[in-house]
Amino acid sequence: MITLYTFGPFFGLPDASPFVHKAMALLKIAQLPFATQVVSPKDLGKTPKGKLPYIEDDGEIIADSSFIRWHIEKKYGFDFDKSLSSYERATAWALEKMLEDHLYWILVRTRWLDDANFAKGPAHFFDILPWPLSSVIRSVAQKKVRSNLHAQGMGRHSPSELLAIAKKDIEAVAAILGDKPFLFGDEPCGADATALAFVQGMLCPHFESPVRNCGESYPNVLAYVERMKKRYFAQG
Ligand SMILES: N[C@@H](CCC(=O)N[C@@H](CS)C(=O)NCC(=O)O)C(=O)O
Repeated sequence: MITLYTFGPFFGLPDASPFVHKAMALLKIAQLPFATQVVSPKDLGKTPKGKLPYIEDDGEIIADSSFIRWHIEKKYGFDFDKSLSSYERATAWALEKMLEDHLYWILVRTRWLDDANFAKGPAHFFDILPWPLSSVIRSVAQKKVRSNLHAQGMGRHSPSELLAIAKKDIEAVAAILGDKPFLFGDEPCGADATALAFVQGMLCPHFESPVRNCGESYPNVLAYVERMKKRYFAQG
Protein backbone atom coordinates (compact mmCIF):
# COMPACT_ATOMS: atom_id res chain seq x y z
CA MET A 1 0.00 0.00 0.00
CA ILE A 2 1.22 3.48 -0.85
CA THR A 3 1.16 6.18 1.83
CA LEU A 4 1.15 9.79 0.63
CA TYR A 5 2.41 12.32 3.18
CA THR A 6 0.40 15.53 3.05
CA PHE A 7 -0.40 18.87 4.70
CA GLY A 8 -4.07 17.92 4.78
CA PRO A 9 -7.16 19.36 3.11
CA PHE A 10 -7.55 23.12 3.53
CA PHE A 11 -9.62 25.91 1.93
CA GLY A 12 -11.92 23.45 0.14
CA LEU A 13 -8.92 21.94 -1.66
CA PRO A 14 -7.80 18.29 -1.36
CA ASP A 15 -4.53 19.61 0.08
CA ALA A 16 -3.07 22.99 0.97
CA SER A 17 -0.12 22.24 -1.33
CA PRO A 18 -0.64 22.06 -5.09
CA PHE A 19 2.32 19.66 -5.27
CA VAL A 20 0.56 17.24 -2.89
CA HIS A 21 -2.69 17.75 -4.83
CA LYS A 22 -0.77 16.91 -8.03
CA ALA A 23 0.61 13.70 -6.46
CA MET A 24 -2.92 12.71 -5.38
CA ALA A 25 -4.20 13.30 -8.91
CA LEU A 26 -1.36 11.22 -10.38
CA LEU A 27 -2.19 8.30 -8.07
CA LYS A 28 -5.88 8.61 -8.96
CA ILE A 29 -5.19 8.78 -12.71
CA ALA A 30 -3.03 5.64 -12.37
CA GLN A 31 -5.84 4.07 -10.27
CA LEU A 32 -3.48 3.15 -7.45
CA PRO A 33 -5.02 2.89 -3.98
CA PHE A 34 -3.26 4.99 -1.36
CA ALA A 35 -3.58 6.18 2.22
CA THR A 36 -2.76 9.69 3.34
CA GLN A 37 -0.83 10.76 6.41
CA VAL A 38 -0.75 14.38 7.57
CA VAL A 39 2.67 15.75 8.55
CA SER A 40 2.69 18.37 11.30
CA PRO A 41 4.33 21.67 10.26
CA LYS A 42 6.84 21.21 13.07
CA ASP A 43 7.98 17.89 11.54
CA LEU A 44 8.54 19.16 7.98
CA GLY A 45 12.27 19.33 8.60
CA LYS A 46 12.31 15.59 9.30
CA THR A 47 10.88 14.71 5.86
CA PRO A 48 13.31 13.42 3.18
CA LYS A 49 13.68 16.77 1.39
CA GLY A 50 12.14 19.08 3.97
CA LYS A 51 9.14 19.44 1.65
CA LEU A 52 5.92 17.62 0.76
CA PRO A 53 4.82 15.49 -0.95
CA TYR A 54 6.65 12.25 -0.46
CA ILE A 55 5.37 8.69 -0.56
CA GLU A 56 6.27 5.43 1.08
CA ASP A 57 5.64 2.42 -1.13
CA ASP A 58 6.47 -0.98 0.40
CA GLY A 59 9.33 0.51 2.39
CA GLU A 60 10.62 2.65 -0.47
CA ILE A 61 10.58 6.42 0.08
CA ILE A 62 10.13 8.72 -2.89
CA ALA A 63 10.16 12.50 -2.39
CA ASP A 64 9.05 15.15 -4.92
CA SER A 65 5.96 14.98 -7.13
CA SER A 66 7.92 14.41 -10.35
CA PHE A 67 9.91 11.54 -8.85
CA ILE A 68 6.63 10.12 -7.52
CA ARG A 69 5.27 10.22 -11.05
CA TRP A 70 8.33 8.44 -12.46
CA HIS A 71 8.14 5.85 -9.67
CA ILE A 72 4.51 5.10 -10.63
CA GLU A 73 5.50 4.82 -14.28
CA LYS A 74 8.42 2.50 -13.57
CA LYS A 75 7.05 0.29 -10.79
CA TYR A 76 3.47 0.00 -12.05
CA GLY A 77 4.16 0.22 -15.80
CA PHE A 78 1.76 3.15 -16.19
CA ASP A 79 2.66 5.62 -18.93
CA PHE A 80 0.76 8.83 -18.15
CA ASP A 81 1.59 10.22 -21.58
CA LYS A 82 1.04 7.09 -23.67
CA SER A 83 -1.13 8.80 -26.26
CA LEU A 84 1.12 11.88 -26.60
CA SER A 85 3.57 12.53 -29.44
CA SER A 86 7.11 13.48 -28.48
CA TYR A 87 6.27 17.13 -29.31
CA GLU A 88 3.23 16.96 -27.00
CA ARG A 89 5.31 15.32 -24.26
CA ALA A 90 7.81 18.15 -24.47
CA THR A 91 5.04 20.76 -24.45
CA ALA A 92 3.43 19.01 -21.47
CA TRP A 93 6.70 19.09 -19.52
CA ALA A 94 7.23 22.79 -20.32
CA LEU A 95 3.66 23.60 -19.25
CA GLU A 96 4.07 21.67 -16.00
CA LYS A 97 7.26 23.47 -15.13
CA MET A 98 5.68 26.86 -15.92
CA LEU A 99 2.90 26.03 -13.45
CA GLU A 100 5.22 24.58 -10.79
CA ASP A 101 8.05 27.08 -10.97
CA HIS A 102 6.25 30.25 -12.04
CA LEU A 103 2.50 30.31 -11.36
CA TYR A 104 3.19 28.50 -8.07
CA TRP A 105 5.18 31.45 -6.71
CA ILE A 106 2.40 33.85 -7.69
CA LEU A 107 -0.02 31.63 -5.78
CA VAL A 108 2.32 31.54 -2.77
CA ARG A 109 2.64 35.31 -2.77
CA THR A 110 -1.13 35.74 -2.98
CA ARG A 111 -1.71 33.46 0.00
CA TRP A 112 1.23 34.35 2.24
CA LEU A 113 2.00 38.04 1.69
CA ASP A 114 -1.51 39.46 1.43
CA ASP A 115 -2.43 40.06 5.08
CA ALA A 116 -6.13 39.19 4.77
CA ASN A 117 -5.44 36.04 2.75
CA PHE A 118 -2.70 34.98 5.16
CA ALA A 119 -4.95 35.46 8.20
CA LYS A 120 -7.74 33.31 6.80
CA GLY A 121 -5.37 30.91 5.02
CA PRO A 122 -1.84 29.72 5.79
CA ALA A 123 -1.97 31.17 9.33
CA HIS A 124 -4.27 28.26 10.18
CA PHE A 125 -1.68 25.60 9.23
CA PHE A 126 -0.22 26.14 12.68
CA ASP A 127 -3.43 25.93 14.69
CA ILE A 128 -2.74 22.27 15.49
CA LEU A 129 0.33 23.28 17.52
CA PRO A 130 0.01 24.35 21.14
CA TRP A 131 0.29 28.07 21.93
CA PRO A 132 2.82 29.80 22.03
CA LEU A 133 4.62 27.36 19.68
CA SER A 134 1.88 27.93 17.06
CA SER A 135 2.45 31.67 17.13
CA VAL A 136 6.26 31.38 16.95
CA ILE A 137 6.28 28.85 14.08
CA ARG A 138 3.59 30.83 12.20
CA SER A 139 5.72 33.94 12.24
CA VAL A 140 8.98 32.10 11.40
CA ALA A 141 7.24 30.35 8.48
CA GLN A 142 5.85 33.61 7.07
CA LYS A 143 9.28 35.25 7.30
CA LYS A 144 10.84 32.28 5.48
CA VAL A 145 8.23 32.43 2.71
CA ARG A 146 8.76 36.20 2.34
CA SER A 147 12.49 35.65 2.01
CA ASN A 148 12.01 32.77 -0.47
CA LEU A 149 9.75 34.98 -2.59
CA HIS A 150 12.33 37.74 -2.56
CA ALA A 151 15.13 35.33 -3.55
CA GLN A 152 13.01 33.73 -6.29
CA GLY A 153 12.07 37.19 -7.56
CA MET A 154 8.26 36.99 -7.45
CA GLY A 155 8.25 38.93 -4.20
CA ARG A 156 9.76 41.96 -5.93
CA HIS A 157 7.03 42.68 -8.50
CA SER A 158 4.26 45.25 -8.09
CA PRO A 159 0.69 43.87 -7.98
CA SER A 160 0.06 45.01 -11.57
CA GLU A 161 3.28 43.38 -12.80
CA LEU A 162 2.33 40.20 -10.96
CA LEU A 163 -1.07 40.15 -12.64
CA ALA A 164 0.48 40.73 -16.07
CA ILE A 165 2.77 37.71 -15.79
CA ALA A 166 0.10 35.52 -14.17
CA LYS A 167 -2.17 36.34 -17.13
CA LYS A 168 0.45 34.96 -19.53
CA ASP A 169 0.51 31.66 -17.60
CA ILE A 170 -3.28 31.39 -17.58
CA GLU A 171 -3.47 32.29 -21.28
CA ALA A 172 -0.95 29.56 -22.05
CA VAL A 173 -3.05 26.94 -20.21
CA ALA A 174 -6.23 28.18 -21.93
CA ALA A 175 -4.59 28.14 -25.37
CA ILE A 176 -3.09 24.65 -25.01
CA LEU A 177 -6.40 23.32 -23.67
CA GLY A 178 -8.51 24.97 -26.38
CA ASP A 179 -11.80 23.14 -26.70
CA LYS A 180 -10.41 19.69 -25.83
CA PRO A 181 -11.73 17.93 -22.72
CA PHE A 182 -8.20 17.50 -21.36
CA LEU A 183 -4.90 19.22 -22.12
CA PHE A 184 -3.84 16.97 -24.98
CA GLY A 185 -7.02 15.24 -26.04
CA ASP A 186 -9.86 13.06 -24.87
CA GLU A 187 -7.98 11.45 -21.97
CA PRO A 188 -5.94 13.06 -19.17
CA CYS A 189 -2.15 12.77 -19.21
CA GLY A 190 0.48 13.49 -16.54
CA ALA A 191 0.35 17.25 -17.07
CA ASP A 192 -3.39 17.22 -16.33
CA ALA A 193 -2.57 16.28 -12.72
CA THR A 194 -0.34 19.33 -12.50
CA ALA A 195 -2.76 21.65 -14.28
CA LEU A 196 -5.65 20.60 -12.06
CA ALA A 197 -3.65 21.17 -8.88
CA PHE A 198 -2.14 24.52 -9.74
CA VAL A 199 -5.09 26.01 -11.63
CA GLN A 200 -7.62 24.91 -9.00
CA GLY A 201 -5.27 26.33 -6.38
CA MET A 202 -5.15 29.64 -8.23
CA LEU A 203 -8.95 29.72 -8.59
CA CYS A 204 -9.56 28.81 -4.94
CA PRO A 205 -12.54 30.98 -3.85
CA HIS A 206 -11.23 31.12 -0.28
CA PHE A 207 -8.67 33.74 -1.37
CA GLU A 208 -9.26 37.15 -2.91
CA SER A 209 -6.90 38.16 -5.69
CA PRO A 210 -6.85 39.84 -9.11
CA VAL A 211 -5.04 36.71 -10.35
CA ARG A 212 -7.99 34.54 -9.33
CA ASN A 213 -10.37 37.00 -11.05
CA CYS A 214 -8.25 36.79 -14.18
CA GLY A 215 -8.38 32.96 -14.13
CA GLU A 216 -12.16 33.10 -13.73
CA SER A 217 -12.45 34.91 -17.06
CA TYR A 218 -11.45 31.77 -19.04
CA PRO A 219 -14.57 29.58 -19.45
CA ASN A 220 -12.67 26.65 -20.97
CA VAL A 221 -10.27 26.59 -18.01
CA LEU A 222 -13.12 26.75 -15.48
CA ALA A 223 -14.98 23.92 -17.23
CA TYR A 224 -11.77 21.87 -17.38
CA VAL A 225 -11.15 22.16 -13.63
CA GLU A 226 -14.74 21.06 -12.93
CA ARG A 227 -14.31 18.13 -15.34
CA MET A 228 -11.10 16.98 -13.64
CA LYS A 229 -12.59 17.43 -10.14
CA LYS A 230 -15.67 15.42 -11.07
CA ARG A 231 -13.58 12.62 -12.57
CA TYR A 232 -11.00 12.26 -9.81
CA PHE A 233 -12.12 14.03 -6.64
CA ALA A 234 -15.87 13.61 -6.59
CA GLN A 235 -15.65 11.34 -3.51
CA GLY A 236 -13.17 13.58 -1.72
N1 LIG B 1 9.61 20.04 -6.41
C1 LIG B 1 8.78 19.67 -5.29
C2 LIG B 1 8.19 20.92 -4.65
C3 LIG B 1 7.43 20.61 -3.37
C4 LIG B 1 7.16 21.87 -2.55
O1 LIG B 1 7.66 22.97 -2.87
N2 LIG B 1 6.39 21.71 -1.48
C5 LIG B 1 6.12 22.81 -0.59
C6 LIG B 1 4.63 22.96 -0.33
S1 LIG B 1 3.76 23.57 -1.72
C7 LIG B 1 6.74 22.53 0.76
O2 LIG B 1 6.69 21.42 1.25
N3 LIG B 1 7.31 23.56 1.40
C8 LIG B 1 7.80 23.47 2.74
C9 LIG B 1 9.02 24.29 2.95
O3 LIG B 1 9.60 24.77 1.97
O4 LIG B 1 9.38 24.44 4.12
C10 LIG B 1 7.71 18.69 -5.77
O5 LIG B 1 7.43 18.65 -6.99
O6 LIG B 1 7.18 17.91 -4.95
